[in-house]
Amino acid sequence: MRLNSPQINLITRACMKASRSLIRDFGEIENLQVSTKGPGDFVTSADKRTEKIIIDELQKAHPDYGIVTEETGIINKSNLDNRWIIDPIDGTMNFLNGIPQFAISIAYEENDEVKCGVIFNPIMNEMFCAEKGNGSYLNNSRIRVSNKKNIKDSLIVTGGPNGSSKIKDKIFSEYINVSKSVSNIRKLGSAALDVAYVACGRFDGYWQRELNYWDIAAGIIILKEAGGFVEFFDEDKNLPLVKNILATNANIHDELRGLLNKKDIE
Ligand code: 2AM
Ligand code: CA
Repeated sequence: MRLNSPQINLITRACMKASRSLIRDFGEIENLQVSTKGPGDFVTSADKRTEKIIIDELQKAHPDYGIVTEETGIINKSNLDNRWIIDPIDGTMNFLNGIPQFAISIAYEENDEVKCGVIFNPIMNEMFCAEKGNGSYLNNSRIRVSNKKNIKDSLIVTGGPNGSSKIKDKIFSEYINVSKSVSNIRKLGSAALDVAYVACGRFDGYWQRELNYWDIAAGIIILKEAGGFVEFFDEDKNLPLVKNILATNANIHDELRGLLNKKDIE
């Protein structure tokens, strides 16, 4: 692999270290599913454990860097020049149910721009990573988005609505609109892996509303460096960490956006 900035080395190392305990925890889930207490609390502690390993590793190298994480929140808030964005388990619901579609996601930002990122599914042993200007990789192989040109031939992935969503009807009507124009739609339950799968050409496009920034920060650079196009839409300036994302192979971007912006769903 030809990615060699200090930051990518650090995040891949932190990711590998955290994944060892995450794999062990995933192995415990089956036992817990049949216990009366259920695995809910266990997953929360697996999330926290994984996140702590990552934060400790990153802070050893750069105690002053800003950090935004799912479990701990914001650390070193004033440092916006150098910032790590961490999601210790993306696809928590899959993890909780013993489904091996989840990932650790870590991104590094400078002045609000993602410079490198890693998304690792430790069960499939698939590591997606990218660095600005140096391409995107799946394990040791360079990846690129698909070259599908027609939306009607496209396989699209989406997620949501979340259980607590107040815009479920809007999201379902978008789903209906899109499904009428594409080959098929999938819903796999990990936003980070959904974006990574567009980057390596398994899917042609992805959209999802009401995500958190840590779900997709690493995906941004992995997709861009693979030749894809990523856009945030309907942004709420008061909620900078909440994102609606449209991510595609670039060819079908405008057409897919058109399907989401139809007047009858606004
Ligand atoms: P999580 O697994 O870290 O919670 C599922 O469609 C995707 O949406 C996952 O990546 C999930 O991240 C993310 N997501 C973000 N906010 C969510 C919420 N409130 N409820 C469920 N999934 C959410
Ligand atoms: Ca997440």
